[in-house]
Amino acid sequence: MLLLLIIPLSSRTALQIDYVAEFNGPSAMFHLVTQCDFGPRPPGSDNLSLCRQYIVDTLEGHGWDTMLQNFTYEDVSCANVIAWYGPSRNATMLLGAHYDTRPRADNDPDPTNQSRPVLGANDGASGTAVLLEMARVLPIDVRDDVELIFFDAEDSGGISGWNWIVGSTYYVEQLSSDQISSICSMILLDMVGDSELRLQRETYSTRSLQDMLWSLAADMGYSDIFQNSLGAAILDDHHPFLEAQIPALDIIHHNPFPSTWHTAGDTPERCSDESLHIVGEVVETFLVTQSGMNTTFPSAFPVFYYVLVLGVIGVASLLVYTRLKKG
Ligand code: 1BN
Ligand code: ZN
Repeated sequence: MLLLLIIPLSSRTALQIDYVAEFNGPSAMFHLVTQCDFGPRPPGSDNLSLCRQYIVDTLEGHGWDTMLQNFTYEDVSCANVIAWYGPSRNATMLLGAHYDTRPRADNDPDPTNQSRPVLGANDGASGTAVLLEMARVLPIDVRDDVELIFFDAEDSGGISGWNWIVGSTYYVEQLSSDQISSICSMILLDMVGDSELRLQRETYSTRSLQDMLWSLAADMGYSDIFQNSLGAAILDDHHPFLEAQIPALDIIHHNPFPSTWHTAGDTPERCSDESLHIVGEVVETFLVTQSGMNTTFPSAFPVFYYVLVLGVIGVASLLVYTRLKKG
């Protein structure tokens, strides 16, 4: 009798999630391996052009409209791929990943590998693979609220004078102020495929958006992967969105980065369909439950404001105190 009373009470603490996600890990893994089969995919390379065409064909095969957002950087032709569903491009939720790979494995312990390009199974292909599988499984009535963006030129920072996050910076520069104010959230997936995936909270990300996704992941039983601990601030493709006051979240394996990061070891063998599945299932559930909600995700006040307010209160109290003492 006592048990009967306790069980319903305790199960109420977890959020009720009615939606059953369709995301398929092995299908995402297929997209990851296919991208790697093109070889390393640095900006401007033929391999990247083939991969771009694969992304476009996959998206269009699932009924999405696509456009290439072409730009030139350091005399290299680059292109972001943008996908939307339905007659107009007016999504309130953006889901992004970079699809280029680093031209040098400069983090490899073996000096002979450091001048070779990275294959980018995790760093490039994993986030892209989750987006491609998402394009298949998202319910039709949710799709028009979601834009998928595949960024070029994210991962060449510090090589031959290149910056990081070039494609996402260009994407945000092209947004009108009306577009900016209609976007509720941007979620970035980067390095989500390692077989020992662990995700700490990236600290540039909008905390209220991160809280919602992290608590959803916990409610779905994934708090071992979506760890409730603070990581580091990463200059990644979500950053230009934050600078434009768009709430943004980076879901990235970091603190530390996986041991394969920017090495010759970033290969499909070190990735797993389970990791892709967990991230895909959580993000799909987030998008479905948030679709049509127009949720606002406030950014926390910077520490500076708290210090300022405390300072003003301190000075005011001192003035009152000295007056009272004199009187
Ligand atoms: C993510 C994956 N990044 C690079 N590959 C972003 C980054 C930029 C990470 C600078 C560390 C330093
Ligand atoms: Zn990288």
